[in-house]
Amino acid sequence: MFIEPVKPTGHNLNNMAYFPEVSGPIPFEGRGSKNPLAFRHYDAHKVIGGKTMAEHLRFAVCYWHTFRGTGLDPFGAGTMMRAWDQAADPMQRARDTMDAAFEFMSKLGVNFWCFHDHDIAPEDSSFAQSTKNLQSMVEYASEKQADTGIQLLWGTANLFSHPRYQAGAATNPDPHVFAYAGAQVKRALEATQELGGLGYVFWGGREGYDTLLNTDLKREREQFARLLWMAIDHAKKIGFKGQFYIEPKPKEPTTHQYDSNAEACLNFLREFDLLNHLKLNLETNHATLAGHSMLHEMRVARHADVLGSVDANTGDELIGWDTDQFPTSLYLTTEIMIEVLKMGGFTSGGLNFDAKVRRQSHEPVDLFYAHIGGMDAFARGLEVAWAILEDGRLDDFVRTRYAEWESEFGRKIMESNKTLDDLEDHVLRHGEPERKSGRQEMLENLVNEFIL
Ligand code: XLS
Ligand code: NI
Ligand code: NI
Repeated sequence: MFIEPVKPTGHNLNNMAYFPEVSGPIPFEGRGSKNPLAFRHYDAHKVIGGKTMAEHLRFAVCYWHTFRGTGLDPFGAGTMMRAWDQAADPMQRARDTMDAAFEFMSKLGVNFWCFHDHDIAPEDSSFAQSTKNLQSMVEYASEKQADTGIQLLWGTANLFSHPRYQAGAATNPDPHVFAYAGAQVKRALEATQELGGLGYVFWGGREGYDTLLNTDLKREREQFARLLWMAIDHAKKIGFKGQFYIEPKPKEPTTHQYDSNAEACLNFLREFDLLNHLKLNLETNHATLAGHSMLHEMRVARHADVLGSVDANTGDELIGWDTDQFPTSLYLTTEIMIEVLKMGGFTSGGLNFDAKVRRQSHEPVDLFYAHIGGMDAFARGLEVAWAILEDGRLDDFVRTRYAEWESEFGRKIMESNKTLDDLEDHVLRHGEPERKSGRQEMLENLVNEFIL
């Protein structure tokens, strides 16, 4: 797989005007700092277990929420003050937005970004013109990347916003719409390749159904697999070596999304022989919507060797939709980093802040506070996770809990050397099993011992 080391970035901070409050780069000032525009925990160069924090965490800024988000909600208009979104000409707006994006990422000190095709280039009156817009913005982005050293973590196509996709993209009842989606994937994949992208994501925006009354579920899943195979074939054709990901989400915008959670995605990938070609891009708020913890989703993916990348955000426990907030909980970041460390670290993936500032946080500087908080929470989570694993008591407890399965009797069961007759015989000879405490509270205290 395509693995790029994280390079120290020689960020060029000249001619940067959209974030005058921050002269940048955001400094690391340590725990005691009262400066809201400084890191308390994220020290990019600090080494933990042979790797720097920057190498472990591989932070990415997402283009859509951070630079294109308006603050619009179902009850009211956008609220965001965005000087880069003012020009009358859509292509000028696109270039201004990209100037703002690279200024922001440079000042923040992240090494990666992620985008959808129509985040960076406006969709136009024809597919051919939209493609021209995309090509022009890819050239612009390419210069910005060269200037700053910032790399593309992954690219993707927006196959859910335009009305043509109201009944899905790959899973649409009309092959003409499927063709449109395929053409968009082709161009987005080529854009990703041109920018040296390390990955390409499929989030099934409207690949699901609103009602089964009008839906051929079997056919739609097959169509979805077909598009993935066509993308894999095209990647081979053009020599794209990046990692493909599928991003689970159970609902929203549709009532039921086919990639509903990690286990459903695994089943889908196995069913259509795609397991060697895609990994999972897991998002915390999607796990929550699926009724799972992020830890559960990550553990499932890790065990199947498909833990690829993370969309780092969080939901609001009191609101039942994808609020995509910035992650600040140390329990959450610790759990995520335990799984990342246990898989041996990210290779192609990273932590992409697929998160948006709240509607009332409308000033550009709020974007800095949000990302600084998320990065600090993950840096501390990394330290805590590392310490818990180094300490070893948690893993020891689990190992000891299952130790009997390593006895001759346990092994023979699992090696298919025992029958139900043997089990009955065992019970008749040994009687009632001894019960052992699961020690949940003790283990919760153990985790807190490292967080506090
Ligand atoms: C939406 C998804 C989306 C993907 C990229 O809920 O999280 O932002 O990450 O298409
Ligand atoms: Ni999401
Ligand atoms: Ni996402």
